[in-house]
Amino acid sequence: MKRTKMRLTSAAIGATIALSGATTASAYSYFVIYHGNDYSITYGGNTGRAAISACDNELDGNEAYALYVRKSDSYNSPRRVEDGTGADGVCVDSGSSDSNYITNAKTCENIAFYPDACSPWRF
Ligand SMILES: [Ca+2]
Ligand SMILES: [Ca+2]
Repeated sequence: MKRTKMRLTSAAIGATIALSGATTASAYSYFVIYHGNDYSITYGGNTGRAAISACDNELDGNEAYALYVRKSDSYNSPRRVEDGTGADGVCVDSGSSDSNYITNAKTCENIAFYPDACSPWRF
């Protein structure tokens, strides 16, 4: 009987640790931003936002790109990473920095002779 009780206790401790781990991780977490079928996804580091990958997923001749802002950046001058290889199933990655993580980003489509179309900013 004593053994069973101990097992339950360690299970309870495990659950508590798992919960607090989840709480810590939720301060920052990766995000996926869709614009039509094109998308950008952040990944890497403790934040899940060390880098961003732009993925063109529409066979329309319009390249997809991500605009993104890092912690140290001015909001008005976002960086850009473009998937210049078209909808070939291969995404293009930005550089990676976990300390200077990505605070917000959006996915855009480069449309010739027209203003580019973008998703809303995602934070
Ligand atoms: Ca496209
Ligand atoms: Ca591509």
